[in-house]
Amino acid sequence: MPSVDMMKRHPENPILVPTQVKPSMLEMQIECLLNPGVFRFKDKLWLLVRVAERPVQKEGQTTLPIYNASGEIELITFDNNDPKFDDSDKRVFSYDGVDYLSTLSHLRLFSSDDGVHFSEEEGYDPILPLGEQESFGIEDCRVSEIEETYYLTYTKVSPMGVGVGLITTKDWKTFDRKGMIIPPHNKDCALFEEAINGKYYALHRPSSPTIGGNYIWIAHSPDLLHWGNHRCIATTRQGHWDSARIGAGAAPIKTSEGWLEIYHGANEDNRYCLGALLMDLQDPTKVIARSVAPIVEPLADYEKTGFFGNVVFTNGHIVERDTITIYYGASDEVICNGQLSINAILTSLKQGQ
Ligand code: MAN
Repeated sequence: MPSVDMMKRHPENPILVPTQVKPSMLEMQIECLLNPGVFRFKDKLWLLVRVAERPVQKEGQTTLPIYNASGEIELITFDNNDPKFDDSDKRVFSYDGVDYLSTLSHLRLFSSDDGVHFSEEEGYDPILPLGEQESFGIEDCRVSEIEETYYLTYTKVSPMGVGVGLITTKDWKTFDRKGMIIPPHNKDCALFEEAINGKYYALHRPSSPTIGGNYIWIAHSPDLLHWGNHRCIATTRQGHWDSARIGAGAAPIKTSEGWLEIYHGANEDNRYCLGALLMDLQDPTKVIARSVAPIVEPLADYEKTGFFGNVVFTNGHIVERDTITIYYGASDEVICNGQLSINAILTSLKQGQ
């Protein structure tokens, strides 16, 4: 399928890079900035960025940080030549069959007046991992605004598994941690920003190592805490750009044609692209259309090379009339900004592209 990349990349990309940000503590070094949640607050545009850190590495060794049971950072060191140590995936290392993340992530707030130049603001603290379900960190937070409250759905990672956590806030200074709302193995949870026929809906992504796969599911809830009636609405497609795993991006966008979701898909080579899914306005469990070709592909240099190259990954955007401005992680290292036209996406879906 020929490339139909539809995104206008911002000329100042990347707009936020690790060297612009201070590590959370002295011993740490920021390796990557990734996949921000996006929201408007106090007349500004804000990003809730995933900051991935690890200590400065010593020659011949690999040192990983984790939070221990007392909530303190503990360092685990491996000898790179140890035959039991496997670092073939830069994101997840393993030792003797046990998996560890190569970096430890927390979430950091940045604000901007123009949507391009972002900085940290005094008085808005980072959201740090908390408790045993987050000992390997917190990642990829979607921000949905529902009835004047911000709902943060994010990935909680620990040796027990990967699940979806929920935090709510109104002021970004006090946070109500609601715990794990969808248990392992699950991530990529995007909440619809309004109830449909009295029910709240969420997209989410369970993964199954054997029967089934890394597919997008939908569930509904009376209160945004308790989720039921789970159904699979999109699977991976063999031989396509989204053959290995797919997952929802940010909150679905309400259009005249249906709920539009920008999702990520990766193939067996871990090349991450973006596509679109269109769901019925009254019954979002019905998928009306899905991109055949990706609408965004890793094409720019900063999308092709970096910490983990060939990745465009988004879980945050703002919408103004026909324009979706997505904020995305490129090569799992830097944050970028790009614009897409809703009409152009809907037309491509109608034409079966
Ligand atoms: C996974 C997650 C994302 C990451 C992509 C690409 O889906 O860890 O945070 O951006 O992989 O590496």
